Amino acid sequence: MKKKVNKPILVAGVGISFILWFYTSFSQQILEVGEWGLLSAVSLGLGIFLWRQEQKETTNKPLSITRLTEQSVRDVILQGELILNTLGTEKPDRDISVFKQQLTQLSLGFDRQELTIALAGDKKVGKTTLKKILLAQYLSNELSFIEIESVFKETKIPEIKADLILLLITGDLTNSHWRFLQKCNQDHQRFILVFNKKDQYIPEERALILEQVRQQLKSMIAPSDVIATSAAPQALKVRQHEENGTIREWTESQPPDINLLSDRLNLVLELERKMLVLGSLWREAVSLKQQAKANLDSIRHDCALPIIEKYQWIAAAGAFANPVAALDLLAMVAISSQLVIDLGVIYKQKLSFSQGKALSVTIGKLIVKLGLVELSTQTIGSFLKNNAITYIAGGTVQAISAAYLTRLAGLSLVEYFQDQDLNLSAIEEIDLTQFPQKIRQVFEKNKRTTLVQNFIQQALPHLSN
Ligand SMILES: Nc1nc2c(ncn2[C@@H]2O[C@H](COP(=O)(O)OP(=O)(O)O)[C@@H](O)[C@H]2O)c(=O)[nH]1
Ligand SMILES: [Mg+2]
Repeated sequence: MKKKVNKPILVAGVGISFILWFYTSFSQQILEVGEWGLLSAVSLGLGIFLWRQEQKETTNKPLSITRLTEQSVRDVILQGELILNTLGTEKPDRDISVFKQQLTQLSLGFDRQELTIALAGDKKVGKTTLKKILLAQYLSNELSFIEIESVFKETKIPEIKADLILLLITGDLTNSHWRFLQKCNQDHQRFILVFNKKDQYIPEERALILEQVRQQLKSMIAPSDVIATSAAPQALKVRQHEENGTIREWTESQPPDINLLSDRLNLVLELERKMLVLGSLWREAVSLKQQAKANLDSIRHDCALPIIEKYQWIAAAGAFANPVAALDLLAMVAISSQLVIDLGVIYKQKLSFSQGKALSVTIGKLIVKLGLVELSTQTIGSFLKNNAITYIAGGTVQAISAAYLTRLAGLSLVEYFQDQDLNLSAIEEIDLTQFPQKIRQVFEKNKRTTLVQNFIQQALPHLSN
């Protein structure tokens, strides 16, 4: 099987030339600012480049209104099983029986009849009140209702175990509601928007809010899924003028007005029952698959680290012995093809030597283009100088830089391989478009002063003999 190695540099061209421009125009000033100034400049360049990529992605991406099929859910379950089996082979002593059982359980859930409906929303919007009414209306043991309070205050949106969500609002849709609903939409989580306490508005205002919310949500749900209710309308004050001239006043409580919601609910339960269950199964399957994958990733990561370390010290020794190493050479040393191939073995990405070499050259060029060679050399150089480490033999800076870059490249490769499909037969070519982003992530994680300092401390003993 032949694999084609794509060069990502062309794809990322615009962003990289921007960084290079930024770097060459400002490096003079930045160098005077100090070692971390340059670091921030490159981060900024990378940041802008990736931010622009992300912007493009979110605006182009259509909202996922595509419907789930039973097959697509079964596919996720199968992928989960594949990961579990791989896990079982690579780490036989890990107990995966609970995982397996949960996945098997999912496969039995396609015909589930019981449904859970969650009432979500901020405090005091009428969740408990509405729940009581619905409970009385749907006296079936096939339906259960749960209440979810204030899920929108938290930064991370919690998983809600429900087949259908009724999101209650009492006015305009806020940003956090919007984020929550987008997440629902991505997760195939069906929801209905309930505009409760409609009695608090005059009819014109009410119509305006409804219209606006329908407009905002039109890419996700039908207009008829945005419904105004009054779960507990305010009591009306009645005033009567008696014939004898006195005025009698009393309050009259109003019955709940949720008929439109009940009608919609009945229809959804009748027509979409299967889809509601599929949505829940899909979310559970994805979650299980991700847990299994995280397990596998951490096992492989543990195997990958010693290999990266081995090559980083080999790279250091090479650069130390060859202190005149040019930037190009540094980058080459930094990502030996053998490291690429060895890591590929751990991640079951079988690469021939020439493929490994091509990949390592590509990564090397990318590291150079991103300015990471100059960056690490300068950072490490000034650290050694500022800390009066006197035995700076000619190649010390290059050696530590080579080791540092090797580590960066190795860790980026690990992240990259982790994202690849487990199903080997499906891989036709190596797509490196995501690679610049991986390097950035790893770089961001490893650029902190203390981490670099620790690294230098670790590296020095390797150079003393
Ligand atoms: N005016 C008006 N008040 C309502 C309506 N629904 C609920 N309420 C009142 O809002 C308050 C909070 O209701 P509750 O159900 O406890 O809200 P929760 O915190 O979301 O569970 C209570 O005093 C309810 O009587 C409504 O449709 N109109
Ligand atoms: Mg409540």
